[in-house]
Amino acid sequence: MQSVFPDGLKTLDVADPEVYGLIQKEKRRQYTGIELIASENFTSQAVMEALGSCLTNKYSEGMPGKRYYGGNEVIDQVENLCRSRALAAYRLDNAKWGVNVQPYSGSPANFAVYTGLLRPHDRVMGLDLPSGGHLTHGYYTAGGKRISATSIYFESLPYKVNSTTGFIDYDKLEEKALDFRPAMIICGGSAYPRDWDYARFRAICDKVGAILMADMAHISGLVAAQEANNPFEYCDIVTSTTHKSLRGPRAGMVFYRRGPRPSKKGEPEGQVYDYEERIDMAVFPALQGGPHNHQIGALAVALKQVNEPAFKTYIVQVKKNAAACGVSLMSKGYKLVTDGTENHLLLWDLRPQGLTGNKVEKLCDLAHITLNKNAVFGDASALSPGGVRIGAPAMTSRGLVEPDFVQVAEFLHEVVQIGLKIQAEKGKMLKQFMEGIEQNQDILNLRTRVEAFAKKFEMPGFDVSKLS
Ligand code: DSN
Repeated sequence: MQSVFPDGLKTLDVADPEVYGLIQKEKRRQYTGIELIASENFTSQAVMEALGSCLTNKYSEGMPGKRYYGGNEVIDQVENLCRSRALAAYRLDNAKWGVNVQPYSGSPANFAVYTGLLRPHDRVMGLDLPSGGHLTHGYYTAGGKRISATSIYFESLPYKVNSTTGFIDYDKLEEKALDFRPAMIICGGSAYPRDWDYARFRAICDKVGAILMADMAHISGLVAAQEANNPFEYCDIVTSTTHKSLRGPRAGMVFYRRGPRPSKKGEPEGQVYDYEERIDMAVFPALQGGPHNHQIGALAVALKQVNEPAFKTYIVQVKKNAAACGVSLMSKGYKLVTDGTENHLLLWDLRPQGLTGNKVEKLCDLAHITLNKNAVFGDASALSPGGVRIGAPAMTSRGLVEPDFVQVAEFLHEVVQIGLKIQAEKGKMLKQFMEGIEQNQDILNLRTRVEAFAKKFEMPGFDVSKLS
């Protein structure tokens, strides 16, 4: 009998050689290069197996036990397991904290919080993008253009880093908050190499009556491993992505306080937090449809790994590697924002060298080192940022230790030296700089050495011996 779905049981290589071939190519690219994007990581084979499982077939709007579709008896177990592992990862008592694991990723998680807890046009404050903050914390351009939904639907005012030290200027933040009276203050960022003073944020929020939300996306692995300050001690809400230092699938989580809360002035005793219902309702039905159950299943797998002692060892190494890379770059005379790091990333200020982040990112790409250009506080143009961001999580998952990251710093130094040579020959204009760059022998030579170096290390997630 002829099948009604002839491709239904074919493997990808047979069913779609074109997409299969592209995935093979991407596997090779990941395996043979040095991956330094601070927000990326290499997740495990088990996580990928769950991601590619039948969980993707199921609709399950609503919460476990209260769904709008039948057939969710297994999905409920998956989601409940994921939620309990998420609480365990951060040592949270479920009488005091709850978690929603349905957000598709970090941006939807953040917007769900704003949707659930704020009214349209309420005021929010977040770290400015050029200071290392994230778009979803309310960014608008220097010209006043609102380019984030957070700045479109809410009134946002950024706080910034001190232009000399690169550290968050808490005094200015407090001064601004006292004038602006925000309904919410957001801490957390995408390119901030230092830890967060949550106690100070709490004190400021209490003075102005604001909710304190931490977006710990970048550092969620460090927080789980108790290798960073604990936002749960002081914040009302904590959001996160799950694929960065946490090393899971791409997804999002919102943690919220539940149970008794302190009474505000004039309120009777016995108040309780109402975040749970507001956040659950914001995720669905306000913003999302069916949860991505394959992501939730995969997140449960990743959180099991996070709850093992090996994860602590991994995160300790991430921090050591970032520090070793930073010390090595600074020993060569380079400038890092805040003169170092205490987490998983470095922000390298290239302005003293007269090279832009765009040029260094491009040269690194050609040398098969992947990182991203990044604004550095005080940049004249957002289109031509003055730095690059470097992260240690992904290569630490491949087994690199401190001397290996010193070697990575050597490669990066070489890239910059090549860039300066090209710039001296061709001038500063990007167009001229880029002309013929693909054939540059110094870069090609470096690429060969980078690839030989990268291939020495194990590759989590897939079997490199099967690469065609
Ligand atoms: N795109 C992520 C990062 O690179 O930091 C944040 O969303």
